[in-house]
Amino acid sequence: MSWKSVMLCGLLIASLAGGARAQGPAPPSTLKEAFKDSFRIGAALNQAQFEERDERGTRIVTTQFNTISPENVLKWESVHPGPDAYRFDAADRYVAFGEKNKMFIVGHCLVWHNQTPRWVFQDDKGEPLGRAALLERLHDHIRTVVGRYRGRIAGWDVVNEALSDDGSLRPTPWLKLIGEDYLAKAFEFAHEADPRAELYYNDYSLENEAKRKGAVELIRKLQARGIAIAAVGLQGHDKMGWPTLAQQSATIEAFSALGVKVNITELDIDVLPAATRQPTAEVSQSAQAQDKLNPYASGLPDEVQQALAKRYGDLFGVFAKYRGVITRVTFWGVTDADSWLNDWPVKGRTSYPLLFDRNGEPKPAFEAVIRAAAPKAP
Ligand code: 9MR
Repeated sequence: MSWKSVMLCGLLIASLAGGARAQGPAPPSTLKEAFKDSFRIGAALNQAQFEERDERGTRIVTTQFNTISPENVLKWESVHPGPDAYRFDAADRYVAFGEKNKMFIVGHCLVWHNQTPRWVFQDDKGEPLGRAALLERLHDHIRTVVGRYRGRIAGWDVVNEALSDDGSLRPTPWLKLIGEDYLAKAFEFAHEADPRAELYYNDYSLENEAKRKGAVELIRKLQARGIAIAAVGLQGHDKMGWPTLAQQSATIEAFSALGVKVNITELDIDVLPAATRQPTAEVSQSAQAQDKLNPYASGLPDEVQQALAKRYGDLFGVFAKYRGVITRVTFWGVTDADSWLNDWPVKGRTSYPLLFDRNGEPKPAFEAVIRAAAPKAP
């Protein structure tokens, strides 16, 4: 579908959805316009997009979105590859792109167990670092990275994926070497480096009850220490049947009850056959490539395309209902061609998780999302 047909489509939707209603204005043709009274809407960018080498991708970003997240360039291994080496060239370009386009700029992420080099947890003899030394290293990292973009990056994923599926703290090197308070320390260091930045806890599968309970407990403990968490990020690496709409609503309500906002931070919907036992976004999982796991290599059948559109519409129906709690919905990628799901957990699959197809054209799911923004007829 071309851009021209999207505009026409707006008119068509108005006449179909409007039915007997008096002819109103055509629905908006961009995501940021459609949701302007609800929440910010964004995408995670790869380097070619914020460096404007992917012209088509960049154009979609500047037309459709008002907030951006960095898919990889602000992770520890990218900005702090060696003990005395910081490298900010790519991250600087990411932030400059966001400023040029007047976008709400997100930082992702300060503390994680992935994409963090091994040296971070070791002394110069290769032995595990002690608590004090690792805290000092963490402090230096956060002060340097957050401090560099003080007043420019508006919100930070301070800690990413600290919980296991059962809701207990994940046994990462951070936990083992520092102890439970590594999370509190990370938030304190981030607040000290930029007192005005919003600070977030970000994780996947919080829609499952056990993990959600663990996250609620975690946020409560941090709040009891006086830490101001602005929002919990629900990554939203969703499947066609997971989470249910009831799980989605219950999760938003559970965090809202703690007095924090909710951001949907890494949204995509996987239509391919499951290759892991449980829905997860654990990047260390992998599965062997097989034809039956890659059924749509030559195109997405119309019925699946329509089912994806309905699923997106249903989820955005829930997001729109909680517009007072949700402040941002960010997709993890711009077009289907960019998505990490083409290579995870099986390498080389053809995945269809986003709103724009491999040619950068909006899919039926795009229209379904725009429709979900419209106030319902009484
Ligand atoms: O999309 C990212 C991909 O390019 C990287 O190879 C991967 C490696 O860890 O990380 C992906 O992003 C992840 C995000 O940072 C945290 N939540 C899960 C995301 C998908 O794996």
